[in-house]
Amino acid sequence: MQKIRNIAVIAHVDHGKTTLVDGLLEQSGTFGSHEQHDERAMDSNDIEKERGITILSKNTAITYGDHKINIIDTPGHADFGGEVERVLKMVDGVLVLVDAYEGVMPQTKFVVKKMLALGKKPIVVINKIDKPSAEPDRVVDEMFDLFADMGASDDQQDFPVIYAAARDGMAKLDMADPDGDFKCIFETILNSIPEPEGSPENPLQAQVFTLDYDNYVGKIGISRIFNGTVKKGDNIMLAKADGEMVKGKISKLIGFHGLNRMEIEQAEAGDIVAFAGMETVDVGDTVADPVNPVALDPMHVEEPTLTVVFAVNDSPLAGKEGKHVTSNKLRERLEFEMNTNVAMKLEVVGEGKFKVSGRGELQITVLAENMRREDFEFSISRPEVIVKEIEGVKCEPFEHLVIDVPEDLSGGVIERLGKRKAEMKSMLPMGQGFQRIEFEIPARALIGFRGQFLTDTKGEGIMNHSFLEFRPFTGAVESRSYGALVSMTAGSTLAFSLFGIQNRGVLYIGVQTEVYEGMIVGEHSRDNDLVVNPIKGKAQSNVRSSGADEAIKLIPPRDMSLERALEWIEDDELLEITPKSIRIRKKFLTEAERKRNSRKGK
Ligand SMILES: Nc1nc2c(ncn2[C@@H]2O[C@H](COP(=O)(O)OP(=O)(O)OP(=O)(O)O)[C@@H](O)[C@H]2O)c(=O)[nH]1
Ligand SMILES: [Mg+2]
Repeated sequence: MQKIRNIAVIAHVDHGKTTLVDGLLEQSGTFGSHEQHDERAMDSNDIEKERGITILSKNTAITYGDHKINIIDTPGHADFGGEVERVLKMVDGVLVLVDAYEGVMPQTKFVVKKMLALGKKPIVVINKIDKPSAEPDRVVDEMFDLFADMGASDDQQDFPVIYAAARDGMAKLDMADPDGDFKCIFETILNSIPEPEGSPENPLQAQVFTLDYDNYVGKIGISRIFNGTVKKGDNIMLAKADGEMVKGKISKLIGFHGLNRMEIEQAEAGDIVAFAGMETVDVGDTVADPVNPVALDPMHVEEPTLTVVFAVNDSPLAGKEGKHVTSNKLRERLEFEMNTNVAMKLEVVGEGKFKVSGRGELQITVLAENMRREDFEFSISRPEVIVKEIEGVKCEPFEHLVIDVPEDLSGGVIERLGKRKAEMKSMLPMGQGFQRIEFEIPARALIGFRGQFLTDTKGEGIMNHSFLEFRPFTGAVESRSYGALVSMTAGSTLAFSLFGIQNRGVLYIGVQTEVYEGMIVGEHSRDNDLVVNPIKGKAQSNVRSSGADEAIKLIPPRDMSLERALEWIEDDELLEITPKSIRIRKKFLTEAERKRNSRKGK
């Protein structure tokens, strides 16, 4: 039987997981010496590359001596926390990374808690020790306390520590040691992560933890084999979460090595491989022996906490920039997403209206961004948190929020958060004039908070949050304090009129931009909406006053990214998303309609 170790790399966002995996691939000799690869090679899809974050967990395998080490790189952003939880079931140990300056952050807590509860064996990697501000000793203490607080077993609490600068391929077991390479990481993995249990002689039991799709072979289930041996062409039984048994056949067996996938003939207990040939496969399904099928425990997938409505684009500019605009197309695409993305849910809520639920705004933004790249046009509504009844009590999701802010600005931020029903839990000096403050806050109150926070901290604040739990509903929270500047007419914007409007707030669009009645062109500096005319030219006169046009100095419009716009909009507003544009609009385009509806609302 092959000697195997299965590990996951887990951490808060940006603490260096994918960079560390680069180093593990590199230094195990898994990349050929002449093989070209990008930095953070495992972040393989476009959005991951552009944003420099991991969105989907991905697995790879390296060979170290006579061992195969299967490694799963996981996303650190809280919205993708559900991925991490599933992945943890598939491995026997973890590398928990933590930034040597930032220390324990919300998602560190989240992943450590899950890992400990599942009884996994941890190795703590204090990463980025090259940072001038690094305080590795403090961070080791923080990790020790965190493990103790979260109920680590004695064995887990006795974790090995590795100090690393993953980006430089450097690691060592003691800060006092001279800089070394990743050999100590490989050795620690072999020595302290247990071998996989199970036997190749037992009846087959493999559990699917991620789905993939290939145009040629269809749905692919990436799975950990817990027992037995599987060969290409084998007949198997697929044991579904609901107890149903579906006969199937392994049409292809796929193995992992470095960045490559290759067809293999056989795999056995302990390994992580991919199967093709089962169209009905879902995450959590057991691939089992056809004669003696025994299902593994179903997988717990965290409930979504946030919903938005995707709808057919019905703006006056609809259909001009995208190819796929109909309700059917939209529905097909969203259903396809749900097929592979277990963390999201879909519900049809009306003609051409689809409620999509997920774990956070970033997750929803990534889906929307992928869709616009595939030439879709659609609208999305303001995110709403999912409220549910638990034992007769109306409950809503709460988040653990950590902010790092300049000391002199912290008062204002605390006051703002108070209005949003945040409860302060701790406050610590972080050096360099910064304070770290922790809160517990309804997820609802965080929608739209980031923009405000950046303004309040002059762009210097850092905020991080992750899901805590559902708690009793807290009542109204403060929302956007500014109104919208709404266009009263359709046409192309002119500098002359924008010049007049920019004194009333902040513009979101520049000159020669197509607008329509009810489209939002900026943020009003007051709390009410203001209807404006952005296409009005200068009054015609025969006398040309030379040089007057140059006097029009426009402030560059605020760039509204998809996330920023999604956070900004209110209930009576929508985002119109096309491959070329992101427009913000009122749900009701004419002022008369808006008035009628606001009266109805009251
Ligand atoms: N100074 C320093 N920077 C590092 C080190 N390791 C990684 N980084 C940088 O940290 C940033 C984030 O690295 P990633 O490897 O993408 O982090 P990650 O944990 O995979 O991030 P997510 O997958 O989005 O959670 C990148 O800019 C890296 O270059 C290190 O040892 N020292
Ligand atoms: Mg990553």
